[in-house]
This record gives sequence, C-alpha cells and structure tokens, in this order.
Amino acid sequence: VTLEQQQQVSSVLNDFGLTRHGWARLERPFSFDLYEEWIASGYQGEMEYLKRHAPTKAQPTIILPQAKSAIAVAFNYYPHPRAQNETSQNTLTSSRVALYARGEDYHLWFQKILDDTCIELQKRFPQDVFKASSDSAPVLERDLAARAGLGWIGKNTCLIDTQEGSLFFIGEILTSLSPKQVGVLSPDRCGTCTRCIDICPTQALIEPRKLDARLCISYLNIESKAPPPPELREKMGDWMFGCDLCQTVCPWNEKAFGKAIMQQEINPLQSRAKLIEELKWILETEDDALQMTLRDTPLLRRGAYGLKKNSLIVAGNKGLSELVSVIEKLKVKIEKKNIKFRTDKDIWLLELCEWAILRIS
Ligand code: B12
Ligand code: SF4
Ligand code: SF4
Repeated sequence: VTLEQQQQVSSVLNDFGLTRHGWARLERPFSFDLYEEWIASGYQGEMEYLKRHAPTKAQPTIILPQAKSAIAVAFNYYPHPRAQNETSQNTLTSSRVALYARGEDYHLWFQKILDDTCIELQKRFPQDVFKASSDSAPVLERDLAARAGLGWIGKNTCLIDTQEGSLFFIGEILTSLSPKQVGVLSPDRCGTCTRCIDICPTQALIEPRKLDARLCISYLNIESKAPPPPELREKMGDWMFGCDLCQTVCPWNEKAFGKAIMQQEINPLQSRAKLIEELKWILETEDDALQMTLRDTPLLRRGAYGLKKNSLIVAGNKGLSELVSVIEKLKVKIEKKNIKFRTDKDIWLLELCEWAILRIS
C-alpha cells in the first residue's frame, strides 16, 4: 500500500480509539529462538498450549494465509476502561486482584473494538483481508508489538513504552496489506535497574527477560489448575488473582501514573473485615451461583474452583481465623460426596482446606 493508504488505515484505527498502533511484517518473530528455548526448559508448566502453538507462532500466516503484515495495538488497562462499579455485586472489591482484571473481561470488549475496526477497514479495502485477536490467537504478541515500535521488552518481560508505561493490553490485526513503512525496535531503557527482579516474591524472574512461569504468582492463581506446592503458596501472600508487583515497582509506570499511586498498589490499604466477608462469600456460594454473578469478568479463568482455591490460599496466608468454621464447612461438604464421585478439584480443595486451617492455627 502507499503511505497515503497506510495513513487512511491509521485514521480508521484512531477513530476506534486505537491510537497507539504500529506495523510489523509477518515474518518469523525476532525472539522465536528464545521462545523455543523457553519451552524446551519447561517454564510453561501446565500451559501445554504454548508448546502446541509454537509452529504457528513461528509462521503466523498459518492463521491467515493471505496475511503479509500485522498492525499491533496497545490499549491501556489502567485506569480500567471497563471498570466495574465499586458497589456492584459482579466483581471482587476487597480481594487483591491484578489491575487488568478489575473490570469487564478484555477478551470480550477489546476484541469487539478490534473486530469493529476490521469491519470498517474491510469497507475501505474490499479486496483485502483483516483478522483481529488479542491473547486469543497463537501470536507472539510482545515480540510483534516490539517490532511494530510500541515499546521495548523490560527485564520483567513486559512491553514498556516511555510515556505510557506497561499497563496495557496488546492486540493485533493481521492483514493482507503490505505496508510501506514498518515500526522500528525501541532501545532498551531498563539500564542498571533491577527493581522488578528484586521485588518478585517467588523469584520467578530467574534472569532479566526470562520468567519461569511455574513460579509466577500470576500463573499459580490464574492459569494453573493444581494447587501450588506449599512452599510457593506461602509466598503468594494475599494475591487473589494475578500479580502486578514487577510492574507497579517499575520506574516507567511511576513516570506514567505517579509514584504515590503505584506505591499504593504495592502496599494497598485493605479492610480485613471486608476481605473476610468476600472470601466467606466465595467459599460458601455454590459454584453455579458464583459463576453467574461473576460472568463477563476475567476472574473465572478456572471457574468457581479457581476462586475457591485462591481464597483458601489467601485465608491461610493472612491468618484469617474468622474463616476457620467456613473452611471446615466446605471440607465437610466435599467429604460428604461419595468417594467414587470426587473429582480432582474436590481432592485439591480438600487438601487446601486442611493446609489453610493448619496455617491459620
Ligand atoms: C503465557 C502468558 C502468560 C504467562 C507467562 C508470562 C511470561 N512472561 O512468559 C503468565 C500466566 C505468567 C502471564 C502473566 C502475565 N501476563 Co500474560 N500472557 C501470556 C501469553 C498468552 C503468552 C506469552 C508467552 O508466550 N510467554 C512465553 C515467553 C517466552 O514469551 P513472551 O512473554 O512473549 O516473551 C518474549 C519476549 O520477551 C521476547 N524477548 C525477549 N527479549 C527480547 C528482545 C527483543 C528486542 C524482542 C523483540 C523480543 C524479546 O522473547 C520472548 C520469547 O519470544 C501472552 C499473549 C500472547 N499471545 O503473546 C499474554 C501477555 C504476555 N500477558 C499479558 C499480561 C498483561 C500479563 C500480566 C501483567 C497479568 C497479571 N497482572 O497478572 C502478567 C505479567 C507477568 C510477567 N511479568 O510477564 C499481556 C502483556 C502486555 C505487555 N504490556 O507486555 C499479554 C501480551 C496479553 C495481551 N494480549 O495483552 N502471562
Ligand atoms: S507477576 Fe508477580 S510473581 Fe510474576 S514475575 Fe511479576 S512480581 Fe513475580
Ligand atoms: S523495573 Fe526496572 S528493570 Fe524492571 S522492567 Fe522496569 S525499568 Fe526495567
């Protein structure tokens, strides 16, 4: 396409609020060797799909054979664009939840913005094809966005922008358009800083830009089904869903959002009474009802089970003795099930109930 046509695409994206975007050619990702090495080391843990997706990640045209390039998009999630009302029921307000998850699920609303943008682009370029995704297709998104010029990969492995920090989602539109101009890699601006590596409670950042996902709190309380080994459980502290520490400590987020605000996120003021009330609600509510209330939030990645699992870990780590009777009730409820019908999740929850009670006492 001509530069003028590229401008036209840009203005469509801007109209949809996608002002931070850049182009990259659909070639083998810059860091694909690193990715393969990472998988070979087993750092992905239970996320087997990362291994399965490797061939497509190496050659993204498998997703869309006509595609020649990708338009990578960065979209801030802080402050959250679809925040849940503090008083609304369908969210968690007292537990510690990662910033990206404090609102409606981006897999729904961000994907919709990207899809609507594609519909408009299709009207302007009827001979071409456009396909959008964010987190949902086998694309190495950080690499792609870095090549599109949207930031550099920090030592915490996140993509960072000098003005906007790193608290943003990445999305991409694969297209058959072949751009005249593509992004350029940004220089590394981490310098001698090691704050993210130092703050990580589980030492998951084993080297700059290398994360052992099996140790990352965000993996342990979002992705992984099985409960973490007890020595890791204790290090997860009060994180109910995800973890932001290696980002809220980053000077580039302090610059973008204010130092005091980021520090508040590192050490939030929490009401013990409200936390207890919320964990009690999670542990006592039937799975279906819990799932109904929290639908359309990202908190249900592992369903009601995931939230119960995380609540037991938080209750144990915070020493919430007021919850012992609630935990005991949950234990009895699971034990009442005929042993033949007990699922892995039942067995895991039983073990966690025992662990939590012991840790509290
Ligand atoms: C699996 C996954 C996870 C795993 C593993 C994360 C990890 N660091 O590996 C877990 C569950 C732990 C996780 C956690 C989080 N995730 Co996540 N995750 C993904 C997912 C689905 C795949 C990432 C992956 O393949 N990891 C394997 C490693 C090896 O690859 P990588 O992280 O992409 O790293 C590459 C680059 O670092 C690159 N690289 C290294 N040096 C250099 C140098 C240059 C010059 C270049 C070009 C590249 C490069 O090499 C690596 C291998 O290719 C992506 C979506 C996607 N499809 O890409 C989202 C994604 C990376 N996650 C995202 C988010 C928001 C998070 C959390 C902040 C959520 C939270 N608050 O709890 C945390 C952050 C933790 C952290 N420090 O990374 C965003 C990141 C946005 C950003 N600004 O970077 C993504 C892109 C989702 C999205 N569409 O927005 N995540
Ligand atoms: S998200 Fe939390 S646990 Fe994971 S690497 Fe960052 S600080 Fe460590
Ligand atoms: S905390 Fe420091 S080392 Fe880590 S990503 Fe930010 S600037 Fe880089």
